[in-house]
Amino acid sequence: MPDKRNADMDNLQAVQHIFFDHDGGVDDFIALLILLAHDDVDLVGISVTPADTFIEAAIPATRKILDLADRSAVPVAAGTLSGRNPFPDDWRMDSYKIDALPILNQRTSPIAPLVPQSGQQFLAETLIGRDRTTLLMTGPLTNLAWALERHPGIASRIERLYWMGGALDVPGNVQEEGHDGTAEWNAYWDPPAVTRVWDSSIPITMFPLDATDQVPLDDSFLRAFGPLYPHPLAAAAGTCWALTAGHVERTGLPYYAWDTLTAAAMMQPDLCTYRDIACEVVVDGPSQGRTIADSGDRIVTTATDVDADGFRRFVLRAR
Ligand code: AGV
Ligand code: CA
Repeated sequence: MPDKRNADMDNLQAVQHIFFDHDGGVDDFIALLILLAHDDVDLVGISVTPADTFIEAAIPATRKILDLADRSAVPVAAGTLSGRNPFPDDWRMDSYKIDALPILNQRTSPIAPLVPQSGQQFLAETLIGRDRTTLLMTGPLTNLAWALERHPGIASRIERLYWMGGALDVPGNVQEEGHDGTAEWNAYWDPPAVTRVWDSSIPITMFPLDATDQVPLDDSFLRAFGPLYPHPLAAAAGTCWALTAGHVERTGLPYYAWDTLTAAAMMQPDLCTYRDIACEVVVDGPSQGRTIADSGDRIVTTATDVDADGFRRFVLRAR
C-alpha cells in the first residue's frame, strides 16, 4: 500500500516526551487511546484531575487502557485537588461506564502502576526530574498551578503546554445558575489556576471552543469505527464514543471531540491553523472562567481553523 507508506513517511518526526494530565471525560480517554496508538509518543506519566469524572473510576479506567495498549509501564497518579465549580454528576458518571467496559476488563486487575503520590505531586516530581517535557492537559489547569506555586523553576522544564480550554470569540459551554455562559468548563472549574499558569513563562498552545466547535461528533464518524472493531485501540475508542450517542437528542447540543482534537493536533500540528493572541482570564463573578482575546499581555498560541476531515482521518488511522 504505497499510500499508507507515504503517509507514514510524511509523519515521521522526533519522539515527543509527553506528560498527560486528563480529567476522565469520555473524550479524555479517547485522547489517551490515540496517544497510545502512536509509537513516536513516549508517555512519561499520567495524572488525573478529579474534575469531569469520579476519580475512583477514572484511575482504574486509565490503567486498564494502558494495559490494553501494552504500555503497562506508564505510571498513573490520582489528583486530590478540587476546583471551586464542580462538574455535573451525570457527566462525571461516564467514567464508571468506561471502567466497566468488557474490552477493558479482559484481566482481573490493572497492571499499570498507581503511584503513591498525589497527581499534583507526581506531575511536579516528574517535571523536576527531567530535562524537557511536553505537557498535554485536557481538563482544568489545577495540578499545574499547584506545581508552579511550589516549584516555580519547573516552568523552564516544560517544552510547551497543549491545553484544551477557553472560549474566545464564541459562546462558552457553562450553563449554570448565576453564570453568564461566556466560559468554557475547564477554565470555569478553577479560574485562578488559569491565571497562575498564564502568569508563568510556559509556552502555551490552546485549543478553545473556537477550534473544537468545528469537530462535533456526528453519526457517520461514530459508525466509521464499526469496521475497525478487530483493532483493540480503535474498538475501545469507538465504544467510548458510542457512550455519547443521543447527546443531541438529550441536550440539544452535540458532543465534541474537544480533547481528542487537542491530542491529535499536538502530534500533527497541521490539523489546525494558529494565531498568537493576547489573552486574559476572568477570575471572579458571573463571567468567571471567561477567556478574553486581545486583552492583557499574555500571548497564547491559539488554534483557530481546524481541518475537520483531516482530523477524522487521523483518528480513524490510530489503531
Ligand atoms: O469543555 C470541554 C471539556 C473537555 O475537556 N469537558 C469535556 C471535555 O473532556 C467539559 C464538558 C463540556 N460539555 C460537556 C463536558 C458535556 N456535555 N459532557 C461532558 N463534559
Ligand atoms: Ca476533559
